[in-house]
Amino acid sequence: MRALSLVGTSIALSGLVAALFVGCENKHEAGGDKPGGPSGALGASASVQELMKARGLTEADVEAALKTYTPTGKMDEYYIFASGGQSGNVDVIGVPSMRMLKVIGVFTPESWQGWGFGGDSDKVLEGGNQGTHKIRWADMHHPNLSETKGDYDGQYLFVNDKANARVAVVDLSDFTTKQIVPNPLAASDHGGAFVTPDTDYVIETSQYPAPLGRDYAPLSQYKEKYRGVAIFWRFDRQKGRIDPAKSWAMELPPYTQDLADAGKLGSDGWAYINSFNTEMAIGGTLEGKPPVESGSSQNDMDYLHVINWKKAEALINAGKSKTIAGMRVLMMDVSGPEGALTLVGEPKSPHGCDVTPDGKFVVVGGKLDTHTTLYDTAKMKQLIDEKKFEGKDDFGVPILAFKDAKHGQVEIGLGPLHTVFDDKGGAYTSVFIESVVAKWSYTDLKKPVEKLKVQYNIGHILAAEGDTVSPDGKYVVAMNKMSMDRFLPVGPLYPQNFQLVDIAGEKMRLLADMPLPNAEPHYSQMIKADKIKPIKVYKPGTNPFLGTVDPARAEGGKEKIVRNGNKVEVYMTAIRSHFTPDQIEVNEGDEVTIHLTSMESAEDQTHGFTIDMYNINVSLEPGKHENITFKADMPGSFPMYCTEFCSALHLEMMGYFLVKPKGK
Ligand code: K7E
Ligand code: CUA
Repeated sequence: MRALSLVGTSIALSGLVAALFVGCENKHEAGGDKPGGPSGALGASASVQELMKARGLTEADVEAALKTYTPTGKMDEYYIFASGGQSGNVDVIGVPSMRMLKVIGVFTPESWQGWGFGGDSDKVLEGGNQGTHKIRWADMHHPNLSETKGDYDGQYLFVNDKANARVAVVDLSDFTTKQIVPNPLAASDHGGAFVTPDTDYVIETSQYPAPLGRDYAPLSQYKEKYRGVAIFWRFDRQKGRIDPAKSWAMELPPYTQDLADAGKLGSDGWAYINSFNTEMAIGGTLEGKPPVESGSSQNDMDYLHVINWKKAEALINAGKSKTIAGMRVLMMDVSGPEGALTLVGEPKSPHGCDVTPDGKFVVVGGKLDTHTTLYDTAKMKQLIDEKKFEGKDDFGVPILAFKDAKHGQVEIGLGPLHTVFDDKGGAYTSVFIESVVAKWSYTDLKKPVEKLKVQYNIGHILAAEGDTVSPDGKYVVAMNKMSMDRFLPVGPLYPQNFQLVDIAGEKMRLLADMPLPNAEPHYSQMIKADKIKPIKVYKPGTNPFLGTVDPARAEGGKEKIVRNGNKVEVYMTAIRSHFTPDQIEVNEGDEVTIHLTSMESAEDQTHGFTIDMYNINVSLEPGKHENITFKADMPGSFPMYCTEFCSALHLEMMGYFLVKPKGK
């Protein structure tokens, strides 16, 4: 049995294991170069072997455990910011422990944080309404950290909502969503929320074409009226908000634009978007026409969109735009001839669009092609400057010759999708159909040097700082769509599976599985933990959504109830373990605002506040201020209480909210 040969075959490992059991002082002698050395080590090894036997663990298992086990009180090395998929929220995970640290409420109400239950966060969610619809979920795909000079700076996180075409801004100083911006032009997005190297812009590109501004047009006018679009959302770092007034867009052909990435270093100023369905198939299955699935898989080549966004920005500033739904849009009849938008062929139904850390190449995967294709960013720029095109598409957009723009291709396997990078020229591509991570080199373009099986059907892949100008080369996470035989059964909807892979050594080593039970994450990013410096408590009276002390904050000793006709304003404080005031009586139909301030200043001393039956729940972290406005439309006697077990007398932290019925 492999496990029993531990000491003999893996001296270094037995040394590590023994050290764990006999304490640090024996670390060096424990395994050393003489297996079975000191008695303490031998005894420990024997018990470790028994443990391994009892739990059916191999040496590789034990090594993986030692690489990921994070004892109590020890911190992780990295944060993962993962898309929460259909949950609409962000999952924050520690690496290498793969412990879940936080769920950040973004597009979907999240009750622990009181996100969307009556407080000021409601206004942020309201900002994301589309048309007449109050949208309270999202299909989140791509979280992206803010960058400075192409490196993560740990300040902000941007995420997109594919289903409702929205982008949100999360401030990492308090891990709170500050803004949701609805895309006024498209109905769905996908290539987002990618940032330019200094986070001047957050890029959001559409997925399924539709008339810009979401007008109605019959599908028979698909080619004339339906369009793709790329929005360049201007980010104001000082304010920590996107400035829609300074943002602009580019009209794109009605191909289905997919993933996008911004150029960096030498290719700064450029953006790349892949696309599929250049056939412009629209389905019609009921009439016996082929579904989009097959209609869109006819052409051997689709188009990579090559965007000179600095040029586009200059054209916009020169007034060469058309305003649609309140947004300045650079139309194709300008962007094409001016060299701001160019196309180049890309093999069969691509997915994934990743710029290498040196900014020299764009790597595109192919769902129906076995290669990754690398495009030379400098060559493409030169060809565009020299106007060396092989033709134009139906919309007048110039096309570069594939053979001129291409740097090379690498045979990867069945269904290569996304690619991330290490610090030594290594590239790691997720291969969906084959269920492997393929490691290859983007400097020598040879076939993969290694393939690691993952369980199963890997979609995105992420690496430690893996899409910056300086990846760390430490960990990769396979984000698997399926997990058939990995976890205890939980009914027909299975968890997704994150698999942590060690890439620091010669060979890739699978270290751990983590079930994701709350939805399907698409993309994630991993950042060094020491780059994230969140506050511990709020400055007293801070409204996190204003980012300043709230003018309506309540202060100890100055709490009050102010009536003005049918308007009632309550200035209330919370401190262990009472609210002041703790009795509020209003008349049915009154409009009530509770200005509620936590008077706590100690770390991790959080209160909550709910009024029973009123769908109100806010979280009051130390120093935080919330404004809760609602109509007292239901008469009765309602307890209000603190929803966080904050002290020994937490249960006593309560009061009454009384609504006197009309006419009484
Ligand atoms: Cu799921 Cu990036 Cu939306 Cu690929 S995408 S897997
Ligand atoms: Cu405050 Cu419980």
